[in-house]
Amino acid sequence: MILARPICFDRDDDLEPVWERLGLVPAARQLLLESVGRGHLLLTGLGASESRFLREVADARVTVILSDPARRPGGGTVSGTRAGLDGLARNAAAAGLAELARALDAATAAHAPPDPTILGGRTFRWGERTFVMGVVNVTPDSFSDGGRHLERDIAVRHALSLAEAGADLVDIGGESTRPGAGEIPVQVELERVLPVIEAVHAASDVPLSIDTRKAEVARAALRAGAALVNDVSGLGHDPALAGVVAGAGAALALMHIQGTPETMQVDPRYDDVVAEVIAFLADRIARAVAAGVARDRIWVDPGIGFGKTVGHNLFLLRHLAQLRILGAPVLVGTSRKRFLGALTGGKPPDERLPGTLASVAAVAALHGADVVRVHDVADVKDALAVADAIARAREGGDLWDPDRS
Ligand code: PMM
Repeated sequence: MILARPICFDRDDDLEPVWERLGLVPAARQLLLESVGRGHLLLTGLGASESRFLREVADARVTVILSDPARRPGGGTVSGTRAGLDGLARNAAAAGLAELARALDAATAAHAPPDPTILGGRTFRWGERTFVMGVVNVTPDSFSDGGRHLERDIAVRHALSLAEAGADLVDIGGESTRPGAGEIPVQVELERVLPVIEAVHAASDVPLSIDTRKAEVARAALRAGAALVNDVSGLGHDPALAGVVAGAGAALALMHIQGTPETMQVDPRYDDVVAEVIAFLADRIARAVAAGVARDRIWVDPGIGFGKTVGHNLFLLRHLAQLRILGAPVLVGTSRKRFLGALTGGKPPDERLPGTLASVAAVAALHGADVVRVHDVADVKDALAVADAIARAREGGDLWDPDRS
């Protein structure tokens, strides 16, 4: 698969205020946005015809570097102005290289927020802030003091408290997908999640998602009021799941996983973790769309901790914004995960809040995530109020006043 990933790409909302600060009129600013040097893209998966096409590019607005075909075939970088990169995509299309053209277009469009998602009557306008998905695990290991009914009541109360604390949606799951966890029967999963979804849906208008890999559980959960299916197998577990989502007109979060929860942490390996996660998610988006799921109702998630070393998780988070080439909202779950423990001297899950807040703030500040999946909603809302505000700060004094031009 041909990928063009933005390594550095100057954002319009970084550059334009600077030219506004200099007093340039809107038409001049627009011209500059097209014509000054903008981005460096990493190209991978090129075939012989794409490499030949790129070798012969003669356009002063772009610089092409191709990999050594004997050592690393199929790679390169393209640097250039916005107009130059757009022109390259058009020329590639005209030369019959549609896949390269699409990859270049996806890379230059990656800074634009995806279309809003409407979930359970609420509109998620991407790019305005980082949204929060609160986690409710209805599993015996998460609420230790036994008794189904007690578990259920605790889960309902917990979900409502997360909504109260400002969760934009609440994710309810009945099957643990922690490393080493095995599958549980559909009936057990249904008995855990359905009463909770029904009770929360009756008591609150917070949108609900169902964290499941199984079509049957998804179908019942959507009937009971859930609006999004969160599949940690990225459609790899149950072939019928996408059809269920499509039939209900629901939204679908597709997560990357290498292997299965039972074995995923045994020896995770990648040649290029970001490229492989993106290619996996692109394939799963295509499968979902083929099954009838609306393209603009699909979210993607790199699957932090799902078949990844600490180093893989960190590299994915640092380059999370590259997932934007998929043109879908990016969801990310770092909350209380093992890599945070590993980075903080072996802290157990209940001491990982500071690490969780740092990870959430980092992805928000790097414009990497649209939604964060977290256990500690109130604390994360505070961290995001600060990180999002810094990432969007515009008050640089009167000369930076956006209303002056
Ligand atoms: N992590 C867990 C469970 N479900 N879903 C998505 N989309 N992304 C995640 O990172 C994710 C998930 C495991 O975490 P938990 O056991 O603490 O809920």
